[in-house]
Amino acid sequence: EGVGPQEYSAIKLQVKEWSPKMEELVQGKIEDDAKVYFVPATLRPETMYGQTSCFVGPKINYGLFKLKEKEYIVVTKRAAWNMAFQGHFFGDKFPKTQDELPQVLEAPGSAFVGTLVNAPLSFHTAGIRILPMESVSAAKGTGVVTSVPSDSPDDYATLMDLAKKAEYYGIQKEWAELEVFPLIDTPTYGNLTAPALVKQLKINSPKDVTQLAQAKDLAYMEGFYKGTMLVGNYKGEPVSEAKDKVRKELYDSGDAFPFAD
Ligand code: A2H
Repeated sequence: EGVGPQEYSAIKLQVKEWSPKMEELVQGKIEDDAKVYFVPATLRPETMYGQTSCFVGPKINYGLFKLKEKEYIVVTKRAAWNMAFQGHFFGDKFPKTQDELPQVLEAPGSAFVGTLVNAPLSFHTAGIRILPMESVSAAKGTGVVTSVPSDSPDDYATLMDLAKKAEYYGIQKEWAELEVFPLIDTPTYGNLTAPALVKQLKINSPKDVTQLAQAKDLAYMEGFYKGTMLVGNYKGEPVSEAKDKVRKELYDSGDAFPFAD
């Protein structure tokens, strides 16, 4: 809050391999050579190097929306409606109601879990998995959250929980245990801010919401005002300067677009 512009960057994570459930559902609904993207909204584009997974709310409903010829996105209907107003759909007729959005199918987040996606800038070039996160809000952003455990305490706490209870969540443990690379150095928390704060505030699970809210504020402020980039094209630069440059790079390459909520 009050930290730089609150413009979300909508990142395009291309589907490489559907979960078995989705493989079945998309059958015959989209072209075989169509591109489909999960579109998380982030306030920290400079951390995209560290994406290790992408979260959906397991009980939230998502739509597969046709953005243009042979291109689809997975977001909440609420987000697709916002995007329509922001000029991101290129249909011949503008939707007058949410029912007129070009939705080809609808499914709960749980159906997408296990899907493999390609995350722009991520060091995990073999792809990252769609995983469940209970605390995702359907009323914010796109309902999709990309996971950066090095710098987001929420993401780190959720991944620890997923790895601990992999069977319960119906996921493979390895999906939640991708390597966490240092991205940003900070004077107070070192180069893995989120893990350091989770330890310091004795956060044991994603249910420790009070400490997580505090950790999130501390991580955000420290990263933005005192952080230095350790990776990428702006290595050595302060986060406050690198942020806009990485965001512009992502927009220019077509891997992301601005999104206002
Ligand atoms: B941030 P604000 Cl590294 N439900 O991206 C829950 N959380 C959501 C969401 C939703 N529907 N949509 C977006 N978010 C998350 C990166 C990141 C983020 C880092 C550190 C902090 C951080 C990687 N996850 O956010 O409440 C997204 O996670 C802490 C502020 O709209 C998004 O940025 O201000 C951020 O919350 C947007 O939060």
